[in-house]
Amino acid sequence: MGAAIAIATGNRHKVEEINNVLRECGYEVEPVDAPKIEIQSNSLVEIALFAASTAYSLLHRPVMVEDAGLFIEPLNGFPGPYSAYVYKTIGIDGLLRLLSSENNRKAYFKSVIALAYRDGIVVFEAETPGEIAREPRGTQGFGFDPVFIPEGSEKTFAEMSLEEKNMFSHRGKAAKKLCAWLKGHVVK
Ligand code: ITT
Repeated sequence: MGAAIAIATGNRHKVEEINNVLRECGYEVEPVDAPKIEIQSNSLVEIALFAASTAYSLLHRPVMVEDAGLFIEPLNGFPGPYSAYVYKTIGIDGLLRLLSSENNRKAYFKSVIALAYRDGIVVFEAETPGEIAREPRGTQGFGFDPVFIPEGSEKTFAEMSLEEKNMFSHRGKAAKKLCAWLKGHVVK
C-alpha cells in the first residue's frame, strides 16, 4: 500500500482508475466522507479548484478532486462541464439522438485533477481526442464509455479493461502527470 491521499468523489470508477496509475508512484487515493461541492461554471478548472479548496478546508489534510467532461465538436462543446447532468437526464440514448443526423462525430474528454495541500493547490489537466460511436458498445467503465472511441483505437472505452482505458484516457493521462509531480514533492 502506498501513502494515501484523500479524494472527494461519489464515483468509485474514478477511484479505481486513478489508483491504477498512482500505485506506480507509491501512492493511492482514499475516498473520504467530504462533499465535492460543485459550482456552476463553464470551466472544469474553476470547478475543480473550488471543490478541492473547500474539501481541504473541511478536512485539513491533502485532498484531491477530479472533474471531467465530454466535449462534442458538432454540438459546440456540449455537454462539457454539464456531462454528469446530461448523462443523468437524457443519457447515452439522448446524446446519440442529438447526433443522429451528424457525420462529424469528433469529441474529446477532458480531465482536471486538483490537489489541495498545505502549500496550495496544484492542477493537472489532460484531454483525449476521439469520436462518438453510432451505437453503444461494451460493458466496462461508466458514463459515456460505451460511445467514446479514443483516437488510436477501434474500441470504445467500455470495450477496454481498466488498464487499457488508462493508456488512452484523459483521467489516466492527468493521473500520470500527478504521479510525476508527486515524485518531486512532499505533500502534507
Ligand atoms: P464526482 O462525484 O467525482 O463529481 P461524477 O461522476 O459526478 O463524480 P463529474 O462531475 O466529473 O463526475 O462528471 C463527469 C461526467 O462526465 C460523468 O458523470 C460521466 O457521465 C462523464 N465522464 C467523465 N469521465 C468519463 C469517463 O472516463 N468515461 C465516461 N464518462 C465520463
